Amino acid sequence: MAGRSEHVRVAVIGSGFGGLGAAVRLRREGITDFVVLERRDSVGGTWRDNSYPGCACDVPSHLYSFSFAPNPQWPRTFSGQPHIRAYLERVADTFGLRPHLRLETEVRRARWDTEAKHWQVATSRGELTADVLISAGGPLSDPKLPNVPGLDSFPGAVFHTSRWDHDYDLKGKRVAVIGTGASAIQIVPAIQPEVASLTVVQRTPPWVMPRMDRDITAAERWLHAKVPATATARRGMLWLLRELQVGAFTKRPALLRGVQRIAASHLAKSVKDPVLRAKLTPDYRIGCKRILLSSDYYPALTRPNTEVVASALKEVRGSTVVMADGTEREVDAIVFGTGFHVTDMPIGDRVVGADGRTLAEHWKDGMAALRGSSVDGFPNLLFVIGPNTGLGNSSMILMIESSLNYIADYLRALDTTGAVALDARPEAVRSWNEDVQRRMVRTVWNTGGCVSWYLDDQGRNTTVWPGTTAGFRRATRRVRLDEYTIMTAGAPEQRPAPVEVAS
Ligand code: N01
Repeated sequence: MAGRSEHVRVAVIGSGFGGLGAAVRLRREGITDFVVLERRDSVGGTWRDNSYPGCACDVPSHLYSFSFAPNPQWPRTFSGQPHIRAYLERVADTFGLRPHLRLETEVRRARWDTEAKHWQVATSRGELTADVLISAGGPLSDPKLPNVPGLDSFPGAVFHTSRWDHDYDLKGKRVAVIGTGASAIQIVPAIQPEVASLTVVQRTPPWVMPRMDRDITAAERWLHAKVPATATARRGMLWLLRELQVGAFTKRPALLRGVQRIAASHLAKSVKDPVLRAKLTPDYRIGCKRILLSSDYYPALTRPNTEVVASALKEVRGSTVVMADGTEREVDAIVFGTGFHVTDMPIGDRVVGADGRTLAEHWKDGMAALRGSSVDGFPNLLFVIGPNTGLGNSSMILMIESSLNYIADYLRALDTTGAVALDARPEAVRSWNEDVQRRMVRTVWNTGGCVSWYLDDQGRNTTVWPGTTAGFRRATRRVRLDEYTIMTAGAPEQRPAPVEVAS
């Protein structure tokens, strides 16, 4: 429990891949004076929250895991949620993180104290202060529900994919699944065989590629355990394959045509009915939205108890869902697979910077952070998975580990300079962000003809990294002190001469 007088060197918010990774890294840097603040009662972040039927990762497990915690025992090429969650629990044990965890401790407010030059953190269990605050809450943590009139008076069950109600039995029920993103397309084939009827409410069809999933054989697992270099080589191959694809997403989207043909043929092979196939055919370039992987989604949609309504959910009238095209269906349960608050991170309303404004106010024209990590006016606040650090085609764990390198170097920089804090210079943040946005212009995410959650409400892509993971690794290897104002205890701030190149 956080006591009123407690002070720590570092407070980490969140205990998913980002927060646990930060905790491991802090210990490896010799820092033990830190806490991990977690609002729920266990670790795991998005892999704890998302326990819906069929939940699995669409990045191969040997790449979607920490480089410092290889798991030779991954059971499948794309492991399911229970295995990933168990992996994170093991990481917490193996690396001695439990003593640092403050479970059921929600951060309500974090305010930079300009006098004391540290963070004042108010949690649901009391207050603490910290020299450095690491925000590792992640972009996929707060569910987003569309504002649908009448939903409050719906008499049946309503839940979001990341808040699955395991006490509610869907068997024999009439169910509407709203949305056709990565979550929904895993749920649909998992629940279709047991429900009485399934209405899939599709505002925009996704591109879906076949999923090459299989058991990892006992022989492979034995080999990875006995000869760890084989697991490293496997990871390396998975990484390289994805690095080689990046140019097509970021610079030459026309190269994705071949991939689009594979997805179109996957659809054609799976769905014979031309009317249904037309409904399921996207009218934008593949890659613009996240490419989905599934070999059982399309077959589920062809089953007699399943129907695709190609329209947005507009209203709920009693127990009837009403779509924008006028279609009405009476249902017993509504499952919202409508995504998360990504470009409007809820933590933004809770973090208050040096000038008394919240991060959300500071970011009212769009999120931006120097090297995805720090924000001007918010000294000693560091992000894991900050703005423009998301990926369209590879493992987020690679990006998380790069940000952790940056954080480790930041903490070293505080020690070596004797500074109490570093504050990103506005011109450095601007320069970095202009470079990111310039590189974004040609990407498939901006030019592919779709609206996705990568874009904020002004149409700016503030979520995805427009380059390779190796490029981000290089950009976050070292903290450049000329990009910061150095704050020392009691002394006036030191401003080094400006520099131009940000990346
Ligand atoms: O959410 P989404 P998600 N009526 O935002 C639709 C990660 N993830 O939870 O496309 C009808 O992608 C909306 O329609 P449109 C992954 O990064 C990873 O599925 O905006 N529909 C869309 O179809 C993923 O990208 C794994 O027109 C409405 C859907 O809701 C991210 O999480 C697995 C609507 C939202 O899709 C989010 O995925 C699962 C309305 N009124 C998730 N409002 C892995 O395997 C919204 N929609 C790693």
